[in-house]
Amino acid sequence: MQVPIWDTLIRHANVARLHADLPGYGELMDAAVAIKDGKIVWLGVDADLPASVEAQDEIDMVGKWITPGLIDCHTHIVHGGRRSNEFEARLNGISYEEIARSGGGILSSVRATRAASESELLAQSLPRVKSLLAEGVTTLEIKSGYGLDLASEAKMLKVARQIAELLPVNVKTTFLGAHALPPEFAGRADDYIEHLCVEMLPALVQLGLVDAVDAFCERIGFSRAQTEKLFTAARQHGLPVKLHAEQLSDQDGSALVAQFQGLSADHLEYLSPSGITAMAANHTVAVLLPAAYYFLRETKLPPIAELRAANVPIALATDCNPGTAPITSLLLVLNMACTLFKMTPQEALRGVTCYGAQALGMQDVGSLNVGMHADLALWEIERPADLAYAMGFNPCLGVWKDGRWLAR
Ligand code: DI6
Ligand code: FE
Repeated sequence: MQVPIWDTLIRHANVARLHADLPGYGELMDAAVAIKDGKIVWLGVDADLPASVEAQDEIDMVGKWITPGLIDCHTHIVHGGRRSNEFEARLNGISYEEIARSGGGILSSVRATRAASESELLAQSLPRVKSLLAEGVTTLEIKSGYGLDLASEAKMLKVARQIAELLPVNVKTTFLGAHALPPEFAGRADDYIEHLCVEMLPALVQLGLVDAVDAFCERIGFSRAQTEKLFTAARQHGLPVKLHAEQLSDQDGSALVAQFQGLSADHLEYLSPSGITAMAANHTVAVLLPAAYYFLRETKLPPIAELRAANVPIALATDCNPGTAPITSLLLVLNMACTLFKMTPQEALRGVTCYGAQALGMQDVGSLNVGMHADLALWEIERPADLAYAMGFNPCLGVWKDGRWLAR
């Protein structure tokens, strides 16, 4: 019988498989993982390896831990400029909503993003992405939404696509044209939504730049009716939807995105029981963003116990953005989810692996199993809870991206 020749055989590692349908971390102690052609082809306890196996590269990882490559399923990591001036203003007593209403906030990042050339935008964004990747991230969602005109939104999304070509990371792009009302449409929000539906979205889809559609459904963003119109257009293009919902107030956006079988409702501090019911019924993931909660000094907690009770999967992400979450550490987000939201380290880690994948509609990343993509992170830790426990310490030794080893 012909012996299969694997590309890589990792031996004697502890593996946290993190399947949604396995309890806890899905741990296998003293395990082996075999990779061929960028896929996992064997995974099990090392002692159960077939007697005669061959691999081009066999490595002993005794005592180390392997998890799926981490997933950051909600970011605005491509943007121009910084907003530490507004951070300072808020500390001098001005609220985020006041800053937004007086032309700062999202619109100040729109000005900086419009002014940057594509290569400048890329150059500003790459270091942030590299910081995430250093902590074992192998899949990343990137939203537009600081361009708000066709050329600038296209520029942001092209930069997102370039990041996937330049760095070892899968990128999913999300069109967030409905992030804020651009100055050209001041006082004409309905016209802007119409413009998004008939001009911008079709043009960006044509360019192959859009994997999903998102909106900011909020008093200072767009109404439920406007969001619904955009989602209807997204559906006509066969695109999945997700929503910034219930971040600052309850607009019942979660129920709306759930009705559209949306991938996720994100933020959710002001989520109501009816929103939870709708999300549970439609398998819409709750994406929680503890760094934005922290940075805005929010005090209203998302309804974690109720989400748990309704079996709504909970994902976690950085929300990396210049206004409410200038953070490029997903490990710190794990810690914040535990300390601020009282999630368990297990829930937190599931939130950046299997449920992060679900929030992006991806089936082949986010957990470890035969047939899955060989995106793995290697850690110098004693147990998985270490990943949520330490603050500002990075125990990532490297990743296998598409089966290829990359040291950190
Ligand atoms: N919610 C947020 O937290 C970010 N966008 C959104 O809709 C903040 C965006 C910003 O302030 O630049
Ligand atoms: Fe966001």
